[in-house]
Amino acid sequence: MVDSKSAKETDLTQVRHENPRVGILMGSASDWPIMKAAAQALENLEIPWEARVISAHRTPERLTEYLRTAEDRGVECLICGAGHAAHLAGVTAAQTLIPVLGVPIASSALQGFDALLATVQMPGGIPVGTLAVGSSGAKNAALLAAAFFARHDDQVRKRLAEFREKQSAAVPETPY
Ligand code: RP5
Repeated sequence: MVDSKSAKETDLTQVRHENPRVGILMGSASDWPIMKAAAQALENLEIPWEARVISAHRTPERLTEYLRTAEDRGVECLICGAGHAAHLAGVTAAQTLIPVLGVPIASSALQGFDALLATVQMPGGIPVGTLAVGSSGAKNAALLAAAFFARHDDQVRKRLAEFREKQSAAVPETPY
């Protein structure tokens, strides 16, 4: 069942999927409160995912090691969230053919404007699909991944359509 408002909260810390289709990477464990919006949206759509703390700056070897096996393990999309000089999405995209979606996080004194520019301003040749700053961006990254999967996965398409219908139905016609 798909919940349009993520009201169906799962204890995401207990979720382990054997064959994740989406990898959610984040520069710090402190990004999880934002990035869990991506995990929850994927969980609601029954798309298997995994989450890792991988910093482009602090743990560069961990990123290379993760990407060494990701494609062979069936990961079809990577969602990368980071704050400050947010190079995680770009450096990830540089090392894999798996599509990368970037989520800038407002964890610095510049409230995410720095992360937004660092994530979105990729040089031509290495694309990162950048979403909005914060949890809306994390949620939308998951929904965007689902929309791509839905082109060749009828089950995901059905669940995504249900999500949209429920989301529309939840919007009141009057404000009071
Ligand atoms: C970035 O620095 C991370 O993505 C996080 O948003 C921010 C702060 O990290 P911590 O100092 O909380 O680990 O690299």
